[in-house]
Amino acid sequence: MTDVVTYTRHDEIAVLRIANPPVNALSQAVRQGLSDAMDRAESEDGVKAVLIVGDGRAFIAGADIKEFGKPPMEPNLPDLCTRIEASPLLVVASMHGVSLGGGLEVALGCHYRVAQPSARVGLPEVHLGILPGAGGTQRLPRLTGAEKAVEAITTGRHIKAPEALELGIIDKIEEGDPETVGLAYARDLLASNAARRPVSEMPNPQGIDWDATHAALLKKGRGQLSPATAMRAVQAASELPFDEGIKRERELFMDLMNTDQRKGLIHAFFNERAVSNLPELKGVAPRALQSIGVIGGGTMGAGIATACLLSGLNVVMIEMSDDAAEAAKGRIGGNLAGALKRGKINQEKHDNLLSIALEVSQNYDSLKDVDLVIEAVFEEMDVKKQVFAKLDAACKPGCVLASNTSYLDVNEIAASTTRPADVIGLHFFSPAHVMKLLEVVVADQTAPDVVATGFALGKMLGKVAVRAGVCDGFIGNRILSTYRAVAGHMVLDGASPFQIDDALTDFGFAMGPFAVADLAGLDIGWATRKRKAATRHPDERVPTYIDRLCEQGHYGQKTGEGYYIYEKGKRGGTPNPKILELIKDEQQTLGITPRDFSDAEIVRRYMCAMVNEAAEVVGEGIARRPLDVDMTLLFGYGFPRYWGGPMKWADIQGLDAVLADIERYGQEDAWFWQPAPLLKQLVAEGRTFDDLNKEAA
Ligand code: TC6
Repeated sequence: MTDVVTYTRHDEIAVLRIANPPVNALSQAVRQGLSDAMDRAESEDGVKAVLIVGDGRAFIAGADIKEFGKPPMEPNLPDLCTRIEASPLLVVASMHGVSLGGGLEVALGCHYRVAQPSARVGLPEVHLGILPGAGGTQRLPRLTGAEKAVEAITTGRHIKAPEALELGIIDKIEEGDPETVGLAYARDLLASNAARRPVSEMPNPQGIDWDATHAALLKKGRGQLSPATAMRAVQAASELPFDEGIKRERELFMDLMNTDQRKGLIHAFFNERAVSNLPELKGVAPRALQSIGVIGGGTMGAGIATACLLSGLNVVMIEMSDDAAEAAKGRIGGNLAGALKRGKINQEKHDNLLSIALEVSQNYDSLKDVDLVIEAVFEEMDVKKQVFAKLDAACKPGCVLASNTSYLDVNEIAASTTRPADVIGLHFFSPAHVMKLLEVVVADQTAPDVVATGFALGKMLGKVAVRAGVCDGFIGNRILSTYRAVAGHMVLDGASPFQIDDALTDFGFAMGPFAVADLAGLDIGWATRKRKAATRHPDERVPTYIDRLCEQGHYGQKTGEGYYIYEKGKRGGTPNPKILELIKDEQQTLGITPRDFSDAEIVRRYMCAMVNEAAEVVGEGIARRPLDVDMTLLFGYGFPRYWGGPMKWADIQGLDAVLADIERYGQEDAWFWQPAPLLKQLVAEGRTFDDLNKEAA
């Protein structure tokens, strides 16, 4: 028997304790240990029941995800669950912390389940691109009915113990040490002569409208296969005898295991965690954080203040006038009301946050005690410098001075203070209390403990923090401007903005670039184009048709008309026919004969532009690792999680094929399509972006 599973006897009950920190994942050693321990319990005289418990913070968090993609090792998990269920002994699971994926499936293989009141259970496999492949799709619906099982399996949500009891997933809730609780329950069951109760022997659940549900799941998942496929496995539970259902589950599981989506989602799972593990920060303690200053109470500042308040930090907000202060309070109040409505906070907490934890002041002296201050004022260097001069004078020594700039040079901002080592960029994404991404922008002189403090704040706020170096737009906005540009080129050459948006949402993006432009406001891009016109390279292709619409006062969603026309009260818009006329005029002026684009070509060009710029960003050290780019795009730019990020996408396509396409496109526009040196180097060396991630780990 392995030491990750220990076996002890308590009279008639054998206790199998899993101790595989941090979360008791079902590695080969654990599976073998459980199987051996079951054999031993069945072979020893006097054992009537088996109790399975987990050590540490969880019962079992699931299969060991690190083993995915490697050759399978016996015993496999489905067989283990079947083996546990088939035992002639009475088998009980006592669950605490989380029981997820294979962890819940082991519990469903037991005959009875007791859980702590704080326990959570779930089958979150779809988020890893697979389905519950150890009997979960067959056993859960036999307990809950098909509809509830489909909901639980296709959302992968964590279900709290009281709801799990109501759904029939667990049999009892009892507070106390899990082993003590489990032993008492097993003794009660033995005393009452309770029968073994294999879930597989329960009746098939009644069917639902499978085809309609399947179509709805595909639509909702924007191309993600695992939820809809998992539903088909539940259908099998309803329509087939258990053994055949298990076989069908296995086939569907293996189909998903072989998909690129599974690779992408597992890449996202591990790198979401790895992204904040920076070798340079090992052993560097962050500065203490209790109170945060926020300069400017517009949408961004109010969002940042809301995020800080919801995370238990005190906030001092600086605004310039009574009216602006009132408006800022109103915005924060609105955000907190939303949190109250969604049940994230209760009324008392809501009131305390507004009346005690938040101070809105017009006087920079109010910042004298804050530990970190985030400037979120107008995006103009002179304005930022004036603010930083005031912060330099008002804040205590050691206070971290952060700018929320999304493009400007943080080195220049830092140089305008007497303490550049304390200055950093903290680039939030709007709405800042909702969006998960935080770019931690490290300037030349930023002190390591200030960087560590940026990451510590990100963690406190529940954000995915990514280290970025200083350049125009840092990681995310710099790459965005390149793939946005190629969308513009394709419009000039004949693809309509609507076809491009549709092709990219079909690829899995939350929104296409033109719908995003309408949301952000067309006036923003218009102003940038005007600003950059004088310094633009003569070979740069910049469409101007949309400027005609701006000249008429149409700026997208906020004015009701942009690429799309927006009707009040309706979500989304309908294509604006004027746009096609304006494009035609520009094509005629430029002498372009429009051509057809397939959706596949649109996606390929867009992705190649993204990957090429991302390779520049990594090559220049603006992003330290390809995974930093992937997490930036996933958490800040609506990139489909099931592709893992643009670098993972490129690895999956083959970097040589991506480079070949970039070189081919370069024959049409050599200025735009210049292959990134890093991409060429990796292709020449036969390496991948993921190789770089591994080398940096
Ligand atoms: C499955 O079961 C399929 C079955 C069918 C088979 C036929 N494996 O998130 P944290 C690591 S699929 C390996 O920071 P938290 C994690 O990488 C699985 N490692 O902590 C991290 O390592 P690091 C279905 C795992 O308290 C450390 O544990 N299950 C696994 O915020 C701590 O994790 C899931 O999808 C794993 N299964 O959250 C559950 N789980 O310290 C996935 C975690 O080296 N896991 N690790 O970075 C979670 O949702 C969360 O990790 C949590 C704990 C809620 C368990």
